Amino acid sequence: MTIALKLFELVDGKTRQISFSPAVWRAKFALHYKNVPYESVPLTFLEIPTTIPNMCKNLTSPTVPTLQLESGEGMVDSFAIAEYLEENYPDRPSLFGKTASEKHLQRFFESYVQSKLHPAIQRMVYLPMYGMQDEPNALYFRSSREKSSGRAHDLITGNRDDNLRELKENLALVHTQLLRTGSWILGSHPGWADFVLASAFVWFNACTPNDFEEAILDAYDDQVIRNYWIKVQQYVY
Ligand SMILES: N[C@@H](CCC(=O)N[C@@H](CS)C(=O)NCC(=O)O)C(=O)O
Repeated sequence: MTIALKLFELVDGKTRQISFSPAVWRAKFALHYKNVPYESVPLTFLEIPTTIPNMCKNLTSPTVPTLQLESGEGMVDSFAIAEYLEENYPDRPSLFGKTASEKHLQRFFESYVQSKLHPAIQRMVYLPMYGMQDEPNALYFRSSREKSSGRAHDLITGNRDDNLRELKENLALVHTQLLRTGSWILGSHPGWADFVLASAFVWFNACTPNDFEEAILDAYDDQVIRNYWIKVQQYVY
């Protein structure tokens, strides 16, 4: 079987084996859920700007995930990739549901995860992510994150207890929803909202598994989030 789609992913500079980007994982979950075959192309941070512009015209800021279509053209952005898959594989399980309102609500949940969970995770994974890079990628990662956060290297991580508290507080609504459905965020089946949440978890776990365990899996005194994480694993490969 020839595989027509290529997914450009982000990997660590040291082993080139660890795919940790939450944005890339959204695209991977979408492909896996729809059972769409693809070839994975691993890139380090520094390879993104030298590779992605070759397949995308008029791109100002190259990022991954980028999905290269059969035509050779590159499609940037996890949400655009999910929409493309939804449109081109209508016979496969749906990411966004049947109505526009289901899609809008899932995007609202995406904004929640991004604004309420990502910041503390980002601070907690900063040093491990830095340690996962080879020297040139570590230098790039450090200077780009110092610039975007406005903080010096040693201060980006912030206070551990504050990070844990923030995550626990902001996970409360997620925990309640999982308790309510007894299954996925969406209910009996997963969708975009679940894959956005699961991608944040995969990112955290790939960079610092012990912190992930403490901050997410053990945040609440029951098995709700842990059982969710176990269910997510069927799409993690
Ligand atoms: N909105 C984009 C965000 C993509 C994005 O920011 N990707 C990051 C990896 S998580 C990236 O390519 N960063 C390049 C860099 O930091 O130099 C999406 O969801 O695809």
